[in-house]
Amino acid sequence: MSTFFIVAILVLGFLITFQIAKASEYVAVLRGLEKSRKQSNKINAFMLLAFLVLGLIGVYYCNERLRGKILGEAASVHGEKIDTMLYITIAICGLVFFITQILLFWFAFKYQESDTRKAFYFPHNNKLEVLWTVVPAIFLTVLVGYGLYYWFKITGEAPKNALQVEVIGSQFKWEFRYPGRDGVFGKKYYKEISYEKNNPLGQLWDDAANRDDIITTQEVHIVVNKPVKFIIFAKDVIHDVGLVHFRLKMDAVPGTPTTVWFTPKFTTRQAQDKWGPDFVYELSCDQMCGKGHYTMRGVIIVDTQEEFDRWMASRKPNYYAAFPDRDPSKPKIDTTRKLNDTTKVASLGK
Ligand SMILES: [Cu+2]
Repeated sequence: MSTFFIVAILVLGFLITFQIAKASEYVAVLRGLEKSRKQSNKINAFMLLAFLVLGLIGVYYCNERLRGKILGEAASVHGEKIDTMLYITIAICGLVFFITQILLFWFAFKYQESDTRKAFYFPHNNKLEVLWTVVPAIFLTVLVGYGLYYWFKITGEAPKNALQVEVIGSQFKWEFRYPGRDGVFGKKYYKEISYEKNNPLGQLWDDAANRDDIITTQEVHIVVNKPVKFIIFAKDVIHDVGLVHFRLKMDAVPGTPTTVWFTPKFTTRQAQDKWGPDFVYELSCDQMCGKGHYTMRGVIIVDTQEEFDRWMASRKPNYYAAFPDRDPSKPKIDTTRKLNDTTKVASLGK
């Protein structure tokens, strides 16, 4: 229904503009073209000035409305630098924006057509051209250089003590793998992927390094103040690991692993004290990856080292999900006995 109204309003708007244009054409013929042109010039000049004032009020209003709704403090060490970079960029661009826009609209108003004034013919000035090319070029080079420096840092080699986690995106969920006690990820092969066989990542069981690898879905735990390296994969289409609170974003590409690393600054609990009890660190898919894209939301839990160790100890390697009979912690199930028991219960019920 609302779509219908929007279309109807657009059509009406178009018709009205068309009719006004036609009517003003007739008026022009009646009044004489010259007079009418001068009048519309005046109206245009005034409207440009009004546009400037309303536009600036709009900018101020938007800023006031969105105050406090923009992401809070960065939750990773390098995130502070990204924020500083952003503020510097906004400050420079903001200053240029205000100066150029005010001049643009003010000049259009101030120097509108006048019978008492003749336009000064000013076709070219090399000095000016050089100035307005070189000055922005210097600023942009500094900004881009600053950005590249951090980009190479984030995507570059992670510190040796970094916690390693694989992040695997697929339509429409996130899966995570820890290398387990040996610190080595076992080999995997996409043709081995099978949810029926409890092998969601296609781990090759011949590789002993796979037997202690731990898999989680939709939720990943990391440690505060400890660098973490994400090794990112995709099973089907391109996804994107979007970590707004840590100021990171990296594509998950089928067939080409990508990496990022960062150091979280606050545990989830500290973040909840800061930003409210419902706060969670979110891993959102930042690439349109299909009709369930919007559901592709993972949660990152930042623990203290002790909490993390406790959590890790409670997890079982995926090897035992694939081969439950090899799980040493599980008692062997005696199927014959169970059958006898149920017969007993059944006969008691009669
Ligand atoms: Cu996705």
